[in-house]
Amino acid sequence: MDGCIFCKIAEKKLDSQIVHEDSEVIAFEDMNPQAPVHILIVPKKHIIDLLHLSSTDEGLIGKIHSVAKRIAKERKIEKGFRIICNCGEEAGESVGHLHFHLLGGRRLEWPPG
Ligand code: DGP
Repeated sequence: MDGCIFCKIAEKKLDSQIVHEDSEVIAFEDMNPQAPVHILIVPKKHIIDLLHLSSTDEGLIGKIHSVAKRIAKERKIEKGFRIICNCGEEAGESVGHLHFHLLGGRRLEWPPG
């Protein structure tokens, strides 16, 4: 979608450090990392957030978690990692393109702030 940062990254119109790519999903380093490992896993299709997910796109959510699992193993953070999807402004969503944060490499507190 025009003007969407993550669409631009998926279309390679904006630079990013890509760690995984397939026909449906792209994963890249977060530009403002909150942990030693902080990767964003994003469907290439422009879906605003979970509230806008249609039943036909449900499979993407499973695929994104499989990608997260693979990256967690590659980065050796099996001891503890977290997958976060901020949905809505009050939850801290700042980019309106569905994305999942994969965080790890340090002790993660609970509950998150
Ligand atoms: P959220 O707050 O859940 O919407 O997370 C958005 C994340 O996206 C935030 O951690 C910073 C990251 N981010 C925003 N713009 C860019 C960008 O242009 N490149 C990269 N690599 N990350 C970005």
